[in-house]
Amino acid sequence: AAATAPAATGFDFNSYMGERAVAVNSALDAAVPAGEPPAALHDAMRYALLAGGKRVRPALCLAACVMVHTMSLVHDDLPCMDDDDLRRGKATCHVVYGEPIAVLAGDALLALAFEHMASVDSYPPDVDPAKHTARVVRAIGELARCIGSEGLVAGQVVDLEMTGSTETVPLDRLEYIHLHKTAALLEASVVIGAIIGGGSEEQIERLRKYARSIGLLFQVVDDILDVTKSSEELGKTAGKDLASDKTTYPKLLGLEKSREFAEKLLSDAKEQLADFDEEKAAPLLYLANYIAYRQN
Ligand code: GRG
Repeated sequence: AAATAPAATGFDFNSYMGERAVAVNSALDAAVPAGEPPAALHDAMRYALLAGGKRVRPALCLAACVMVHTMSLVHDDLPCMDDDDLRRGKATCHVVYGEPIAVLAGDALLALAFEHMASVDSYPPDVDPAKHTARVVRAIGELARCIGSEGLVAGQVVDLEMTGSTETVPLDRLEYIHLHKTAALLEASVVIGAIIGGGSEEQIERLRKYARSIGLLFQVVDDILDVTKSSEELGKTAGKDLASDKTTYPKLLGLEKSREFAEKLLSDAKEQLADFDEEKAAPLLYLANYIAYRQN
């Protein structure tokens, strides 16, 4: 696949992702104490956090965003939301620990993400502490905005409003949901990385656009895979999402136009990387390809 093809930079995407996954997993392991009281709460937090996953977002940025992503999944799976019993091939947090602990584990992960970002332990030795503090404060505000009523939560509310409705969700509403539910946290990951790394305003905004494009791309590809995978599996011409109630891009645009839209989002994302140093931008380029060409 294009995501793993060798490039002129010699960048080894699989090793990069593997190393990031190991580093992120060990940081998460250390961040939540095992067995400390209240044991059920900490066990539930660790269970949700350390279950695996592709770790695309952490590779994009930092442990704080993993915690927010994980807590959003824990809350998304609750009976009052999507009501899912399985996540990453395992029983969901509320199935194992009960609803009250799962709600609280999600809340605690959200709080821990901010605590982590504000922690003095994470100060880099090679940056003026005052400068770093200002960047951290800005990054904390960025993360909060991407989560709250302009971000994840807004996307979830509009998604819930659409759930159960017999009407087809219009394209602009579908895009609103995905830009908020899915792209917002990718935006936070990338933009926070740019802020903490000392990017210029122009670089930060370019990377914000890149992240919004790959966020939407993630969802368009998800919808396409839902159709193509299930038609392969069932040996049918139409996949499950063309038949289900859920509004998807293939349903609104058709498969061909959805693929064209995905291509356009991928090229929009890559365009935003054009002015960056090729070697430094390689991980972001490969992550965009990975999202575009993934098979699951
Ligand atoms: C933030 C307070 C607060 C509440 C959360 C429930 C909710 C509000 C928002 C839902 C957000 C949500 C679950 C969006 C879906 C994002 C998505 C595409 C998840 C799947 O990501 P993958 O495939 O998962 O990268 P892995 O398992 O690989 O990490």
